[in-house]
This record gives sequence, C-alpha cells and structure tokens, in this order.
Amino acid sequence: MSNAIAFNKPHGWNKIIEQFKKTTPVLQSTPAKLKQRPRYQTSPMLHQSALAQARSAYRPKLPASLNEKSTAQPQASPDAVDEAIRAQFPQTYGQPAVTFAAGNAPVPTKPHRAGVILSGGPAPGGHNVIAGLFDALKKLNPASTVFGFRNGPDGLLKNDGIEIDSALLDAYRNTGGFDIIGSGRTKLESEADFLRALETAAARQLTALVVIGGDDSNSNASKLAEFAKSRGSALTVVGVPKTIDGDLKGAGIETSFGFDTACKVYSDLIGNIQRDALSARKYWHFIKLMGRSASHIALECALQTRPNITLVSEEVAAKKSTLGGIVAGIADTIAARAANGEKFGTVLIPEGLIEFVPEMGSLISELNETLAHHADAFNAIPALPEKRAFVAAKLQPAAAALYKSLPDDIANQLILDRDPHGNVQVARIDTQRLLIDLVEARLKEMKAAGAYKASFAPLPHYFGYEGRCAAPSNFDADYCYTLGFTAALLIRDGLTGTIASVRGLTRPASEWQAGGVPLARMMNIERRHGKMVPVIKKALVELDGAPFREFEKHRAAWAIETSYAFPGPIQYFGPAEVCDTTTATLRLETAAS
Ligand code: FBP
Repeated sequence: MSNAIAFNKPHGWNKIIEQFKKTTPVLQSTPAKLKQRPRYQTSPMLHQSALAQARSAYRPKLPASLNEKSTAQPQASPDAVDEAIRAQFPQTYGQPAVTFAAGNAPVPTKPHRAGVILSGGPAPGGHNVIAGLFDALKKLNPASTVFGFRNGPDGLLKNDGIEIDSALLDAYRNTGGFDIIGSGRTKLESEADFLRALETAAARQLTALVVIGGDDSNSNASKLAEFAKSRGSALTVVGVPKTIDGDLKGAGIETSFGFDTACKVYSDLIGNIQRDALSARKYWHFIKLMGRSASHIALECALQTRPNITLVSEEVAAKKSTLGGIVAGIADTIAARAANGEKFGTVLIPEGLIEFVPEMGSLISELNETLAHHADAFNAIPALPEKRAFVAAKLQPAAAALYKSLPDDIANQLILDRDPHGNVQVARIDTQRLLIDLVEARLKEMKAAGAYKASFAPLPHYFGYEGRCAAPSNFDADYCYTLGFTAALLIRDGLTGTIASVRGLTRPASEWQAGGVPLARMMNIERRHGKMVPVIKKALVELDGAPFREFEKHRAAWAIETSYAFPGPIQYFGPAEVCDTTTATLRLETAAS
C-alpha cells in the first residue's frame, strides 16, 4: 500500500496550475496573502444545555451493511441514454451507480486528504455529514485527514480553510448549523473557477473533494469532476444532497438532508399557533414558510398540522391562478368559517408563491427589464410614490394594472429590494402581508355586499431561519452521518462525479442501503441566463404525486372544519415511533413507489 499521492500525470494538475499561473497573476500572490490571514476561529462554545450535552453523546445509527469493509456492487444502468448529456459528460456519464454491501475483509486504502465544502443555505445535520466522513476515512486509514474550506466554495477558490481534527469535530457532533466551517453561495461554475479549485486541491495535496449542497452545487460538483478527469487529475469529487427545501431528489436520492428537521420545527410552531387560534378564537394566522421555489415544505407541514388553507405554488402555476382568484378563495373560506362561528384560522403560504402566479411572474420580468433599462432615470427620482408612477408608466397595460393594485409597501419592495444583478428579490417579498392586505380589501367588499358579517383580525408570520439550523432530528442525524460515511467509501473507490445516496429511508436505519449515483445521470439541459446548460432538475411538487393527492383528499374538510393536528417538538430520546419517524412526504412517496 503506497502513501504517495500521484499528481504527476502528463496532463495532471501541475501542468494546469503552471499554465494558469502564467495567465492569472493574482494567483501567484495567493500563498503570501494566505500567510497573513488570521487563524480561523471556530464559534466559541457557549454554555451547553443539559440537552446539548446529552445530544453530543448520541451515536448516529448506520445501516447494518455499511462499514469500512463494505464493498461497492455496481447496479444495472438504465437503458435510456441521454445523448446530449453524455456528450457533455463523456468521462463520468457512463459510470454505474453502486450499492455498498457488507464485506468481511478490510479493504486496503491509501491515506486520503479530503477537502469538504458546505454550500448554500444551512440545513440540519451538516456537521454530522462531516463527522461520518471523518470517522469513516480514519477507519479506512488513520493517516487520512479532512480539510474544511471556509464559507463555502469561496474558501476553495481562495484556499482558505482549516484541518478538522477530532477535538474540533467532537464539539459539533449532532448539532445544527454549518458553523464549524461556515457556508456560502459563491458558485463554482466557470472554467477559471475549476482551474482555481484544482490549484487549491494540488496545493493542499487533496485526493478528494466533498461538496455538500443543493441542486446547483451538485450540478457544479459534477462539472468539476468531469473537468478534473478530462485533465488527468486524480481528484475524486463526491456530492452530498443537502437542502431544507426538499427539492433535490430522484434517481436514487429519496430526500435531501435537513428537510425532515426543518419541517418538524415549522410544524411544531404551526401546531402551537393553531392551538392558540383554537383557544383565543379571534385571529387568522398567515404563515409564510421557507422553500425558495418548490412547495415541499408547505405541503409537508400541511400534512403534519392540517391547517385551514395551504397554497401550493405548483398548483397555482398549473391552474394559471390569478392573485385575485387566490385572494377570493381565501376570503370565501374565511367567510364560510365565520358563518359557522369560527372567526379564526391558519393559512400556509410557500415562499416561492409569487413567482408561480403567472401574472405576477410577467410583472416581475417586466419590472426587471424596466429597471435595467431605465436605471439612471429611476435612481434620480427622490420620492417613492413618483418612483412607482415612473415604473408603472413603462409597463404593459395588464402588468401596470396589477402593479397599481398592489399595496404600497409591496409595490415599493418590488422596485427597491433587488439582487446584485438588479433583479427583484422575490423571496424577500412579504407574501403573507400582501395576502392579508388583499384579503382584507376583499372582505370589505363582501361585507358591503352582505356576504360577510364578522370581523377579521389577521397576524402575519414567516418561518424559515427558525428551522434551518435546528439540532438535527434522529432521522437527519443518522441520515447525515450515513451520507458522510458513504461519501468516504465513494472516495476510497475513486468514484468521482457521484453523489452519496441512501435508500429505504422509511425503514429503520439498520436496513438502509447506501451507495452512489453518477451526478451526470441526474442532469438535464435547461435554459439559464439565456444559455442551454446541463443542470440537475429541481424536483418540484408533483400534482399527481402521493403527498399532494393525500392533501387534496382532505383539504376541503380541513378548510371548513377545525381538524388541526399538533405534532409537538422534535423528540430525541424515547421510542423509535416518536423519535425516528420521518416525513409524511417520504412515507407517502415510498408507499406509492
Ligand atoms: P439552499 O437551497 O441553498 O439549501 O437554501 C435553502 C433556503 O433556506 C431557501 O429555503 C431560502 O429561500 C434560502 O435558503 C434563503 O437563503 P438566504 O438567507 O441566503 O437568502
């Protein structure tokens, strides 16, 4: 067994780096700059509660077939071949998916130096992915090391990070958050980024890179793997499916980590609010839930808590619903409940709703265009009402009418809250307040027409950050540790361009099946910023899928009757049916498959 790491292939990294340094002066000075950087400080360990102390001793469960002796069994490849994707991923597309089966002999493994990145928004369990990776690599060869890049892909590009040792890691086992090394949203997507990444890998003598991220980060991990391989690099790039949004799934990925915990936290809060609504009997709670695009979180929380109304963005888009239609539907339910003496209720609103309402989508793209083309004139106008009037005058009549019908604060948000590319920041729009204002106006009209007699006392809420860094549920703690352990075996076997996959997740953890799926197989060609590019398709809520159909069966009754469920807080200690059961989404999808 050789400890040497081979970087000296004829077309290997050294050559790439030398070439790149010649053309990119900034890189030549990177090492000197790095020396001046202060040492990375980890979060101070503040007071640890009794629960946190007990939780740090939790030993995540692993599948019985998964340990350092497990061997990779290739799976049959699907018959259908996507030629367009294969052409873009000639090195990694044809690889088989693998499942790890129990083995009984140690597998000789060279010491690995694995880099790890946490990419995008935090999700509960990220620290356990690193713990699983670290523990497995050490079991495979105690001389292996794990290097964490700070603040996401940026750390890789800047060669900024720390070696993760067991003392550091032990303070983070089973905790929420990504703070062990931080996360970030820098994208690793251009050829220059990939060259820079390979330079860092060479400088750190990395044999592997683990990218813990969502659909975009894993798409880019796939491209980096392909790029590295096509240039003779031995770097093994492995992905891990992360996002509370639950929209990275398919092709052997049953769910992304973090979705389980985040939905349980939000459902606990919604249940508490519903108990309050039922007690005080006077408020309508409009609750926006995170999930940038897909409505999986809202749908899962609906299945857990049975609120009166849940909007599902994908259905809104499919039915081409208008804002007016959505508002009328909510107002009618409020009136019907009031007629039954129930002047209270709950409405769940997915964060991405606005973009899925076709007329709002058109308005937003017209606003983006207008603001881009008339930036100077717009910026020169001092007062907000005039700014709104200026913009409205430039819109097509339908978009202008919709824009003028919006409450002032939302109309202001649409023109002021813009991202670095100048686009409207749709996720920041207070949809819960927008709906409250519009519903209030509609109820006034209904009152005037004698169709509604009660009073309406609405309260807005937004749940997102409350759940993203929660201490992982047992499910996420176990799933993440298993994903990390699996990533280590994929590294051991040099399976670059694969994503760690764990299947059978509704069964006890001991029965889960771990393996890897080629990332290129999850790709499809999509238009992004005017160009056709290969990306992992975002998994939106399927209207013919089992979770939505289950919701559809009950929603009419939940709207009028009061059928609230109160799931309560996540339990970490107790019987498996209380502590380890995962989401309704996963259970329903699995039962239907
Ligand atoms: P990821 O897809 O990166 O996991 O992020 C999920 C998310 O929590 C979304 O639900 C939300 O829209 C977004 O992050 C908010 O992130 P930020 O605070 O960076 O705007």
